[in-house]
Amino acid sequence: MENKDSSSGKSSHVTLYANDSSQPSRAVMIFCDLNGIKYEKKVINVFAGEQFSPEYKKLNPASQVPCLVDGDFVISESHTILKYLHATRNCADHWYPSDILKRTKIDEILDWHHTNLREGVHTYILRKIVYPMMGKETPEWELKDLLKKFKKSCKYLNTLLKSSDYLFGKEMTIADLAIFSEFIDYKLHPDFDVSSYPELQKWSERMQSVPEVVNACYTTLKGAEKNKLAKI
Ligand SMILES: N[C@@H](CCC(=O)N[C@@H](CS)C(=O)NCC(=O)O)C(=O)O
Repeated sequence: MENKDSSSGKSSHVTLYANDSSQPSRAVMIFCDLNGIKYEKKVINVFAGEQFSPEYKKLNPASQVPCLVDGDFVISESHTILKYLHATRNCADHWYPSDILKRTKIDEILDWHHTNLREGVHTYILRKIVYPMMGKETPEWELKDLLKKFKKSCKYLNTLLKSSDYLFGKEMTIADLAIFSEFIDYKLHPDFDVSSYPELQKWSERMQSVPEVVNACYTTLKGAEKNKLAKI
């Protein structure tokens, strides 16, 4: 698929290549559901390596989910997809405010997300639970470092949330979706202890009071019930 013209992408029908166990995929699904953006979901089973199929690689050479197709325009990277949908679907301003100061704070935490919280949760789970299933071991010091990253991230988020209901005020932004979709996976392993972060816990409960959020994170929540990764 070719990206011919940046103004020609917008179509009434978008296709989202995603996986319910993928944190970035969930953030996009929640945003679509909360904003009435209809999409066709095509599940890519990343555990079975479907992201490496020639057809999918043609679409997204980065071989990852999520990936959004809007007409003949193809986008990967969840944060970029969220901003693109916000800009092209007349979504309410609060999700990604036009005020440059507010917008920049959201960009700041989105950038922070991938090298901090995501390492602390997603990478930890990969190395602690998934890799051993494939016979790959991770040195203990590396696991400890990742867990340290999780704690440091929680501390930072807890501080941010002391003064507001959501990360940046009284209303949800795309940052809440990206961060929550990642954070909630702490429920998948008892090594993650969030008891010292009350504001973060309250925010997490607040996010979970939204049915669209719970629906998208069903895999994690169900997996957490069994205290193991749900098999997709
Ligand atoms: N920075 C990307 C991260 C995407 C990502 O890590 N996706 C994972 C699933 S959660 C994936 O596709 N993994 C398969 C692989 O890398 O082979 C985003 O925010 O969209």
